[in-house]
Amino acid sequence: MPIPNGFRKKEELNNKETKYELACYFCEKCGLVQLTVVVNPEIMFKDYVYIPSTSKVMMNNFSSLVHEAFIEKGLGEKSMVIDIGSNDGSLLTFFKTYDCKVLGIDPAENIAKLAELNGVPTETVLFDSSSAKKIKKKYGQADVITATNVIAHIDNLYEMFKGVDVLLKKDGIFITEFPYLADLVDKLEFDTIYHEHLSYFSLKAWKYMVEKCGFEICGLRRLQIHGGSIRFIHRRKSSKRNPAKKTIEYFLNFEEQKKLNKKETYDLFSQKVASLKNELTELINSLKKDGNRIIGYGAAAKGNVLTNFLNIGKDKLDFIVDSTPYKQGLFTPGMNIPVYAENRLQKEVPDYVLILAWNFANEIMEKQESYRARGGRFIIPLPEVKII
Ligand code: DWN
Repeated sequence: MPIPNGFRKKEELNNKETKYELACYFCEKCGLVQLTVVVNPEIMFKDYVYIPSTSKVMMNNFSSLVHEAFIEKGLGEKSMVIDIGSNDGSLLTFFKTYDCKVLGIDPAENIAKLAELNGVPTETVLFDSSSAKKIKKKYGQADVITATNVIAHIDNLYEMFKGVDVLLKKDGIFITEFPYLADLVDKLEFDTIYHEHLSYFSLKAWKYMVEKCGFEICGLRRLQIHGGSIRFIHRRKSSKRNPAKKTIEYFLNFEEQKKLNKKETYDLFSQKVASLKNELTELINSLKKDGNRIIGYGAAAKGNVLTNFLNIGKDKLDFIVDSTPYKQGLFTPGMNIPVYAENRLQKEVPDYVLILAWNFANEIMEKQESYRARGGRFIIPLPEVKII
């Protein structure tokens, strides 16, 4: 597969497109699921096109995280907050409402400019222990360090924890959030497996990692965001009572019951994905055969995995609409489907809209209520194929 955010310009479409193996390993010891191939992060993240601030749901999720940090730590003008993988700074803008000093760290130079415009100072580096030392010298240590939807993107997590250890104050907290493996398996979210996501964590695997790095989980909760995520609060290992002890035991039992640490679970997952692939392909082919016009909604990384995996090209989807200015006017990786602004939907009024950004299906359908009022239909690809 091509890299999931490898959008291309018209003049690049005749160039040979680099593709990489997309496959997973499963560790029968710790239960970690990880990709077989690591694509150079410089290729994927230096000039990035994804920004979280296009979604209200994402912003609400960020504000709940900041509130949780406030409860946990008490935030104010003396507090320093550092966000790893800060993108356009939208999470840190919520910490600023508590008068915190903030700093973003993100290698994407183009998007860091946007963050600076949002009043969020950003260091454009890949995060590891050496960049952490330089940042500590320049800005001091943090009371709170956050890392949302970036843990899966980091190849050497030991290095990341070393960096957090350098940058975090003695009694500081480290908050992470990423898609939860149990939800990925349960809801057949095969299209969230792509080259930007090197690791897919269960609690068992993550706890194993955290404790090897001298930290411990002192808070955790499941979230709806991105098809099901999990948020962890960490502190350095201490003899103090751990308020999350019971919750951790509950989750470990839950994962045992779900056989999340058994290889057979992933064999079954593959079979179910194969039948979903057939079902969705047949539906789209029969709708096209009946002369229907179909477009895609949300030129998401996961959408580019789905269209490449199901071989859905311009013969099936006339175009894809997306609210992200960076993606408009470009063509999707692999299948070369043109991406336009969302208002193209009102102009063209296709018969069906395949919601590739299914994790925001409700927000999108609400937004496009007028399209449905004009007889438009939505197709939701997973966890089960639905026409609404
Ligand atoms: O981990 C990652 C997650 C957090 O975000 C990254 N590796 C890459 C990215 O994955 P994705 O592209 O699959 O994420 P989203 O957030 O599901 O993408 C949604 C897409 O849909 C965006 O391109 C924006 C677009 N959108 C839209 O056009 N109109 C979204 C909404 C809510 C809308 O109303």
